[in-house]
Amino acid sequence: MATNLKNLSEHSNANMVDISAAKFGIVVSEWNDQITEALYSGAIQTLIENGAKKENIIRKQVPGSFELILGGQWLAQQEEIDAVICLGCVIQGETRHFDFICDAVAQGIKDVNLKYNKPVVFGVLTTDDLKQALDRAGGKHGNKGDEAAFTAIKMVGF
Ligand code: DLZ
Repeated sequence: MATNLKNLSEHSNANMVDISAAKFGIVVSEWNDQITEALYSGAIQTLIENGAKKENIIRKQVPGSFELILGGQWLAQQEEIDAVICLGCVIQGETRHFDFICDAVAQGIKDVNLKYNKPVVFGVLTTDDLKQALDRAGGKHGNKGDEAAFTAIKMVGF
């Protein structure tokens, strides 16, 4: 898995499952949209490169990462969707908002996984600053949107 030196974006397509009939939902947070759009590009590219059909991928927007929980749930409850990817970026500010949002989103997305018994991937960057986020959204630490998509693919093939 990802570390400072290694990331899933570098993994090959080997051993991936047949996802040509799989349906994916992607929820994208509008907060820090420069980052979340880059995560989305990485995720969609990875899904398509690994065999997903464009028409089998549904994209939805939510205002901020906090809303990824409910947005993710609305997609997860659709029976035909095999996996959901939640993409967001929470950047540490001067308030405690960061901790509250990160904790809530992580717990909330975990709960949706278990409630709907299907993969709901936590593709949320939680960084100290914008630079760290850029480094993980197509920069020197890869693209965590790719990683989220690989995770969804692997879980679909579980
Ligand atoms: C309020 C807020 C703050 C301060 N920071 C972020 C952030 O860095 N990333 C993010 O995705 N969302 C942030 N939000 C918005 C919350 O996620 C949420 O949309 C609002 O609190 C309304 O519920």
